[in-house]
Amino acid sequence: MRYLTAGESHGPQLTTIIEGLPAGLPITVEEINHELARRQTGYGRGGRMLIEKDQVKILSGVRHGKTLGSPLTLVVENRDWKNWTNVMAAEDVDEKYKKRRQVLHPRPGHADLVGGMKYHHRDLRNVLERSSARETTMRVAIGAVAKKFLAELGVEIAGHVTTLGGIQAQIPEKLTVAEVKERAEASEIRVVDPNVEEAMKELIDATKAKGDTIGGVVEVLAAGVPAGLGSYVQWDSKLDGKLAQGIMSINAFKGVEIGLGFEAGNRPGSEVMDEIQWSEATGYTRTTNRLGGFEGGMTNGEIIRVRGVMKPIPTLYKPLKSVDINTKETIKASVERSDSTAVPAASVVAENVTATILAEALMEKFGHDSFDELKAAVAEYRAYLKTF
Ligand code: EPS
Repeated sequence: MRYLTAGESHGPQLTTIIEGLPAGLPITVEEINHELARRQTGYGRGGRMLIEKDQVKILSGVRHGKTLGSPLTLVVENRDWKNWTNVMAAEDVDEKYKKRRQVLHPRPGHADLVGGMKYHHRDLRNVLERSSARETTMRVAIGAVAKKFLAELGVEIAGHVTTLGGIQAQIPEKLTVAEVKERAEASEIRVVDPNVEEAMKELIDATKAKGDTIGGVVEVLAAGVPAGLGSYVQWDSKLDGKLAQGIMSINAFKGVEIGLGFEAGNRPGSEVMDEIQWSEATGYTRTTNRLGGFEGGMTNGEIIRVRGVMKPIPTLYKPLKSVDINTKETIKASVERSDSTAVPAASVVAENVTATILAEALMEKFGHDSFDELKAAVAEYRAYLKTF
């Protein structure tokens, strides 16, 4: 499976083409819209989410509720586009429109300055229109299809927020993936710990009042992934590496951990590895899951546990110092509409990015012509793993 996303934040629409999905996978507009709506929620989001109500259109690749095996084209129209038709027009426009929303004061931490340098853009709007996190809409649309694919194969995914602006959620140890999903879904911050929810909301309010922003850490869990996805034989076939790239590629993410993550460097090996056991009912399992479901770049059958850290959104209503790229004067950075935090939404994006990468790995191992054929191959492989 491969895919591309396209679209500017204030352009007419966001688009993706996904190629390589098997034929016969059931998928509906409602299922994709459900994921898109989840991405739009979360305490601390700003004005844009009040304008948009992201709805997908399936333009190719699906007939009568099932994929055809041909490329899937998905589009989401930007409702805000109607306010930007001249400023974002594809055709040349009058000078007054070119100046209207021109960005000359790059925001520290955003792609503005370096993107301008790289592409020779003297209006930094040309950079921010694509570097905006609005692009994650399409990553979620792709993820929604991937999630459906995984659900049909018995793989369950949940994402949640573990830390927000330094406030850490207490996560009960034995929560199942279904329980994490249920608790996160019931929370405006997508935390599983109701005791910290109020403090987190208060921090978001206080941060907003100061014109500042906060980041945090999100975690994604995936249960039911068979052992042996990805490979140790080449650096770029290691699935944990692909997952790390996927998470790092989400706007504003600055780090990734799998399982214990960086904590593994503080412990002796006996407190990092997961002991192996076997039973007739379950096949091979581990007594612990400190390695987060990966060994040798391959899934090991345990729950996949990946975390990513999101820095605070760089657009500050109380802007930091920057430089006017024309006059070179010290000036306050541009203020664009922003969110005080988007960490809850980012947990939904991370969930969908993880789903996409896992779905790709399954297709790589089991083929991708017919979904029924693939499903049968996965079932047979699962039976084989048990008795290995
Ligand atoms: C976002 C859309 C953007 C922002 C936000 C996330 O829309 P607009 O720029 O029109 O407000 O709300 O993105 C950023 C703050 C950013 O820096 O990229 C979305 O759809 O998630």
